[in-house]
Amino acid sequence: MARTALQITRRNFLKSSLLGAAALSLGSGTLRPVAEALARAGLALPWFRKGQIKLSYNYCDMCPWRCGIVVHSVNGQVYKVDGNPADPKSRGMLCGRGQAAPSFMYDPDRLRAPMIRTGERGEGKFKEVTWAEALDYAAEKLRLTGQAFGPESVAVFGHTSGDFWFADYFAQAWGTPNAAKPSSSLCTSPREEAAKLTYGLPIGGHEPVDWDGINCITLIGSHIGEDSRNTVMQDFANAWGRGAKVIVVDPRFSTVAAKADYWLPIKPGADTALLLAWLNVLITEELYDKSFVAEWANGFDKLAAHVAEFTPEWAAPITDLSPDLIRETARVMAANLPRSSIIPGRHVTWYGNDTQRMRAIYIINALLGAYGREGGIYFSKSPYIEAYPHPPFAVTGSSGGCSAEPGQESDELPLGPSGKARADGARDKFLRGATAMQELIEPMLTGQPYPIKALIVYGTNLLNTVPNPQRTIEALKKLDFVLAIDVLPQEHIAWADVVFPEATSLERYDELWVVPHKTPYIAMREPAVEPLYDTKPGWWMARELGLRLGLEPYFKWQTIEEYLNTRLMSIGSSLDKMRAENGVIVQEGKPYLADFSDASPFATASGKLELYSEELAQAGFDPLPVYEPVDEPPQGYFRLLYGRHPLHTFAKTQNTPLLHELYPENEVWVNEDVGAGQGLRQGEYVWLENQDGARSGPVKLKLTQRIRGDAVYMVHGFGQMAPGLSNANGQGASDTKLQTVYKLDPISGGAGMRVNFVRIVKEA
Ligand SMILES: Nc1nc2c(c(=O)[nH]1)N[C@H]1C(S)=C(S)[C@@H](COP(=O)(O)OP(=O)(O)OC[C@H]3O[C@@H](n4cnc5c(=O)[nH]c(N)nc54)[C@H](O)[C@@H]3O)O[C@H]1N2
Ligand SMILES: Nc1nc2c(c(=O)[nH]1)N[C@H]1C(S)=C(S)[C@@H](COP(=O)(O)OP(=O)(O)OC[C@H]3O[C@@H](n4cnc5c(=O)[nH]c(N)nc54)[C@H](O)[C@@H]3O)O[C@H]1N2
Ligand code: SF4
Ligand SMILES: [Mo]
Repeated sequence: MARTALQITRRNFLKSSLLGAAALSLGSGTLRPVAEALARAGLALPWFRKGQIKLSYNYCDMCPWRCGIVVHSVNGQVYKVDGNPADPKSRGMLCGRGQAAPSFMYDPDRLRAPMIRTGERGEGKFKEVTWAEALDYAAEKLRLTGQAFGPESVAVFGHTSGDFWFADYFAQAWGTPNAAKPSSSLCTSPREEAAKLTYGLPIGGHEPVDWDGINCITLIGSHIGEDSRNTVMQDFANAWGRGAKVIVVDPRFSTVAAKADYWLPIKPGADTALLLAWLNVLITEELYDKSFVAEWANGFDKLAAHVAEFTPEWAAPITDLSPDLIRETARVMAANLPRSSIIPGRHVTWYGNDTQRMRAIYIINALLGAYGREGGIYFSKSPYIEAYPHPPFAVTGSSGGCSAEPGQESDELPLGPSGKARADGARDKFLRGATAMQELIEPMLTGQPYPIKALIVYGTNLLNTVPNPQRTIEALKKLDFVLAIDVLPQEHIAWADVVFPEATSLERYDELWVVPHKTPYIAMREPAVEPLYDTKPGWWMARELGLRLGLEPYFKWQTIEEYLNTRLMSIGSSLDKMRAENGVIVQEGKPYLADFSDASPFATASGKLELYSEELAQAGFDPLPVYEPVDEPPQGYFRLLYGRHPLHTFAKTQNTPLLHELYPENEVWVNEDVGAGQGLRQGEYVWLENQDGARSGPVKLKLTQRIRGDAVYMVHGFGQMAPGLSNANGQGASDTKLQTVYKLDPISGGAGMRVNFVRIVKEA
């Protein structure tokens, strides 16, 4: 049965907002009627209607989804961005954060000039210097650190869409395997490692869900709508509109739970018990895809024996869900197979046993026959394009460990020029996967397994992103050198020795955005306007630093256009050609469904879906997922849960004038009945104190029936303490500062962050 929802198209999506309506009138070139209407109303034309409109191609950097955009500017000023209709990730639409890109760019609090520290670390006292001074100084510090402790003693943290230049290219040219991205060990590592272990392919940046054909969508956590990735919301809305069944498992009645056929308000941390019970039902009631499993899966008998005891009755007291609800939802999932799957989720570093939970999810998808089939989980293909030619990197063995591509997983860890492997404890503290950012803090403090003495932080919100920020501050105090590259005076900037202010994504060229996808594609970024103030693009900084450090052979290009055109030439294109063709190259025609008549599509050692993991067994881990209870909140405490707000990204947009106006502070969600029992009042300000005595700033109470009584919830990214952020400073509470502990996932190196507890305090 189709629901009444409209198919989301560019036209009705735009019509649904005022901004969109304005975009339509402009896009269709009907300027004169607008001018006439304004004149009749006695209003002047706005400034952006009084000049030649320049359009530039870019990909949005307001969040890591990176939708293709068209930037509109007049007389050197950006006035709006639109979704690029040719771009597979935006399809001509944008989310609210994307629309705020000009507001982010024109934030008056931006970093304006290169700076060198004059006060103590953490004090935030700097002098503005020239680029030559800042670069010479930083290069000299890096050179001395490398000389004394080896190039591996420099760590590079990188995120946001320019991170390639530092966390990938510069790190590998310089020679450090200690490059890390928060999007791995603080986000996706468990799902990537579980996917490679179970079916031999990573998930990659774009979750390969065949939304067009799916008939039953199961979400574990994944709070689509609050997690406002543009195309995911479009795809979900379209599937829901077609009548696809929706099952949401979340201790909180999330936005998407309100659209669900079934909401399972699970006890936090009990998901693996639910997944095992679902497996039990699928197998004992023989509801799974038998021929698919017989042909393509290994270890079914062991799995069947393993889950025999995990009945819905067993799971009920653990999950706080009724056996009937568990049975019924398993039957709905199976009734729709193979057009039925559990969506792989994105932020999955929850409790430290996360790779096993993700394995259980993928095993269910295997039993549903969803892999490589229409309406299931497709196989992303990477676009073809050559790298810019460069000499072999100083880090040997692989990519610095933070951007490992499919098939690059090997037993050998990459090595720096002095023969040192990563210092994050890979293979020792955890089995496999990308470099774990939070584990690189430890060698800064202890010097073990070898000292990390310098840190380059590019586009990473160090003190709001990595749990246990107090430990990070202690580590920062011990370093010989800290270089921060950012656009805003975020909290960690005060701890840097040198600050490079970057031009924002609308003001610069950048590396191509090469996207494995159902329709693999390449997007470009070009500047719409000159950089504001004395800011420079990341590629320029990386090159200037490289030239000062004897890395000329890696930085042969004279201009960024030359770099980009050299790469594009390998596929018969160029920047000009891309501009003439809507700023995107879509490489059509690559198959995304498996050809099951051919060789196995599964790149595991056995060539089959590994329900039972031989690799985990050999490494001493449970070869089949096991439910491990999580610690209970102490008396009087709640488990601290967190998530997204549709109009904010992490801790980076709270200061953006437009978005600050729309949602200036976060709230703490507390169950209404529990709150009433404690004499709490709706909307009053309270403080939160965690199990180790860490305190939040004052935060507004939201008493609601939309959350269980044993947990509280808040939007991540607020509660920043950065005086230079005039809108965000001191607004709301910080989840990160209440996360004094995390639990390391021993398989993927992910940092489980939902293991902290808070109590509510009524005075400061
Ligand atoms: N607006 C916006 N959208 C974003 C981002 C952003 O910053 N802003 N960031 C993007 C990025 S990089 C990521 S990784 C994603 C993250 O978004 P998701 O991957 O959707 O994040 P999750 O952590 O899965 O989802 C948080 C949900 O999990 C629920 N939850 C908490 N504990 C449990 C539990 O024990 N079990 C279950 N079943 N549910 C639980 C919470 O109540 C909440 O509804 O969002 C992306 N989209
Ligand atoms: N407590 C807690 N921790 C989390 C999460 C959570 O929900 N709660 N989420 C986790 C997840 S899923 C992820 S993916 C990570 C995200 O981690 P981060 O990417 O570190 O998060 P942001 O707060 O967006 O930080 C981006 C930083 O880049 C800067 N920046 C913005 N644009 C540019 C630019 O053009 N150039 C440069 N050089 N800098 C720029 C911003 O000012 C900011 O300092 O956080 C993880 N950590
Ligand atoms: S989802 Fe929104 S913020 Fe993220 S890239 Fe797309 S438009 Fe930008
Ligand atoms: Mo993330």
